[in-house]
Amino acid sequence: MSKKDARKKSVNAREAEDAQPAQERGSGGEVRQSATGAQPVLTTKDGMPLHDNQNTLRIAPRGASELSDHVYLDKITHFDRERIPERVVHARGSAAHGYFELTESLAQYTTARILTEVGARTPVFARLSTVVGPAGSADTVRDVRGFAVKFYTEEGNWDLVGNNLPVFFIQDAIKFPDLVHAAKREPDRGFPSASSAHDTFWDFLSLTPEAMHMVMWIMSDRTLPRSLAMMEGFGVHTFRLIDARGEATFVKYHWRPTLGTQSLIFDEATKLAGADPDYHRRELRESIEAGLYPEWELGVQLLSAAEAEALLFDVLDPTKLIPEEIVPLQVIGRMVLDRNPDNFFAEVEQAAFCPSRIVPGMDYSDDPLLQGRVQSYTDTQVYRLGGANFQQLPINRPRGAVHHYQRDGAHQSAVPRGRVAYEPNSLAPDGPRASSTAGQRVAATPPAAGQRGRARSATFADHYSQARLFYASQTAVEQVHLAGALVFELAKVETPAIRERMVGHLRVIDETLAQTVADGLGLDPLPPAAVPAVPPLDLPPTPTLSILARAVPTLRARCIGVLIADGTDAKALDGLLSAIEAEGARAKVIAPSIYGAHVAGGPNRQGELRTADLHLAGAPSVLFDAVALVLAPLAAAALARQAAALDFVRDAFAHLKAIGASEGATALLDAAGIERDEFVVTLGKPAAFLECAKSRLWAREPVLRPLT
Ligand code: HDE
Repeated sequence: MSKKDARKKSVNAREAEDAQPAQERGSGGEVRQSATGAQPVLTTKDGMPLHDNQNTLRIAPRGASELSDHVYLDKITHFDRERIPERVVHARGSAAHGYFELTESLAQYTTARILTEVGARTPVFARLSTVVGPAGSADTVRDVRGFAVKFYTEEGNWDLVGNNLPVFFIQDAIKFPDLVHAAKREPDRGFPSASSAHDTFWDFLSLTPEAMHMVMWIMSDRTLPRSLAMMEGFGVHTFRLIDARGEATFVKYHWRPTLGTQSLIFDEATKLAGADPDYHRRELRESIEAGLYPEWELGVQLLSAAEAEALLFDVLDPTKLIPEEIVPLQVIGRMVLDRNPDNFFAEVEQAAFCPSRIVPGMDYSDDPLLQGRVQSYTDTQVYRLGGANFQQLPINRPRGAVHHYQRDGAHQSAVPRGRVAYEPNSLAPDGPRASSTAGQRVAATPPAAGQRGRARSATFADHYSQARLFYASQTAVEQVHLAGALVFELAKVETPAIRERMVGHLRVIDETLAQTVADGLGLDPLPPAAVPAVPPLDLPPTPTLSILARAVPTLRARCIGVLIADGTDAKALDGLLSAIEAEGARAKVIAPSIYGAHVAGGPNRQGELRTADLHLAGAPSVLFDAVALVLAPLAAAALARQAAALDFVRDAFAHLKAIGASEGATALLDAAGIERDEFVVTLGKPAAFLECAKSRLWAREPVLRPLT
C-alpha cells in the first residue's frame, strides 16, 4: 500500500467512526447528533432528555439568549465549578489500582488481618506523585516522589502515605508550611514552578541543619526516577504494630520494585520534561494496558522498644534511617498494580490519603512529624473535597462495613435510618457499639518522661552523621552526580551568602564534596564549616543506600527506539524486534514519516510499508533506554543532514545509552560525531547490542560532562 493509500484508508476509517450516531445539520450548518436507539439519550443532570445540545435558547435566531435556558445553565454552572483546589503539595500524581498479597505472616507482632492472613489479596489504590510542582507540571523534574498506598482491608482502610526517600527534611510538623513555602513558587514572582533550584528553598535549607541528610538524598539520582515502577517507597516514620496482648513493636515499611531501582540522567530528565511532560504517567498507563504490571515487594524492619533504645539514633526522628545491616529488612508481601483508573478526576484527584487511617493491630509512634501529619491530612481533605463526607466518594469508600452515628454535612450520599444518631442509646438496641475485641486499641506504652514545653529531644541533635553515611555509601559515579546537582542548584541561587552557608554544611559532611562543589561554583576560598550541635560520627558505608551498587542489568519493561527509513532491511528489522520482545522489553519503531517506511527484502514483497509508532520529529531518544538505527546507506545519508536525526543519535550517546547501528547507518553516526566505543554496537548480532542496552556506559561520562 502506498503512503497516500494508507493515509486515505485511515481518513475513511475515521469518517466511518464519526458517522456512528445519526447526524443532521442544524440551521447554522453545524453537525447535530441524535441517538439511534442503541445509544442512551443525552440528558440534563436531573435526567431530562435533550433534543439539542448545540444551541442555546434564543428569543430569535439572531436575538439575545434567554436566561431561562435551564439546559444551558445546567451545563455551564457545572462547568464553572469543575475544578477543586489542587493538593497543596503532591499536586501532580498518577495512580493505579491493584492488590497486595501477604507472603509472610506478622501474627507474632500484630492482630491486623492484612498482615497475618498469608495469601489473602487486599485491593489497593496507589498514587505516585511529585511534591513541588502544580498539577500540570512535568513528570521528570528533580523532586521527591510521593508513594501513597490505600489498602482497602476488611477492617477498614489503611493508608501508607510515604515517599520514595526514607527520610524527611524536618523533625517537627510545625515547620512544614515554612518548608513548603520555601520550596514552591516564590510568592512575589510566581516562579519557578516545579524546581528546587532557587533562593528561597536553599535559604531555608541552609538555615535548617536537620535537613542535611535529606539534602544528600534529594541531590542524588533518587529524585530523577526512570519510571514510577522503578523507584522504591518508604513509610519514612517509625510506626507500631500491636499484638493480641496490646504489646507494641516498632516497624518501618519499605517498598522495593521488582524491576530494580533506576534513575534518569539530569540532562535527560530535563529534556524529557519538554519532549513528554507526561512521561511517567503515560508509561504507567501503557505498561498496565500492555500487561506489564508494576510490582513491589513490601519489606519491614521490626524492632522492640529495647532494641530501639540501643540504636545510635532515635527511631522517632524522621531525618534518620535504620541501616539494613543493623535491622534487616524482611519481605512480607507484594503489591501489583494491574488496573488503570477509569476516570482521572473521580479516582486520582479525589483520592484522599490520610496517615491517620490505620487498622486494628496498628498504631502510630510519637514521631513529632507523624503526629502532625495525622491531623493535617484529614483537615486538608475536608477543605479540598468540600466537606466532611469525603470518605463516601467511591475511591475513598472502605470496602468493609461502616457503622457510625455521624450525620449530615455537605454531600451526604448515604441515607442513615432511624431516630438514633447518638451513643450510648437504648432506643437502638441493635445499633453499632464499640468492641473490646475487634476494635482498634492503642499501644500499651509507658508515658514519655520529661517536662511539658515546646522542645526538641536531645536525641534528635545529630544532623550530619547520616548525611555522611549516605554520601560515603554512593558509588564514585553517584558521588559525581550528587556534586553536579549541588552545583546546578546553587548556581541558580542568586544570593552568595546562601551558597556559602550551604558549602559550609557540606564541609561537615565531606570536605572533598564541599571542595568539588565550591570549585564547580568558582567559590574561593572555602567558606567556614558549619558548627554541628554534636560531633558527627563516621558510620560504616552500606551499599543498600546506593542505586548503582545494587543495579542488576535488565531489559525488563525498558523501551528501545528503533529508527527505520525507506530501504531498511526488513529481515534485520524483524530479527531485532523479536530479540527485543524476547527480553521482555518494548520496541517503538520511529520513522521520518508517521505512516512508516518502505522496507527492503520483506517476506511479502519488495517495498512493503512498515508502519511507525512515532514520528522522528516527535520521538527524541530521551524517550528510550537504548536506540537502534536500522538504516540503508541512502536513508542514513539523507538523515545525516536533519537536526532531529542528529540529535537523536547525539543525545543517546550523551546519555550513555547503547546505540545499535546497521552497517548502512555509518553516515548518520559520522555526521553526529559519534565516537565508536563498546556501547556503539553493530546490529549484525542483536544479542550483543541488547546486552549493552541493559545498562549505561558510565565510562563515557567524565569526558562528556566534566564537573568543573
Ligand atoms: Fe505530606 N501532605 N505532609 N508528607 N504527603 C500531603 O495531603 C503534610 C510528609 C505525602 O497522593 C497533603 O492530601 C504535613 C512526609 C504524600 O494524595 C497535606 C507534613 C511524607 C502526599 C500534607 C507532611 C509525606 C502528601 C497535601 C509534615 C512522607 C500525597 C494534600 C508534618 C512520609 C498523597 C493532601 C496523595 C500530601 C501534609 C510531610 C508524604 C497538606 C503537615 C514526611 C505521598 O495534608
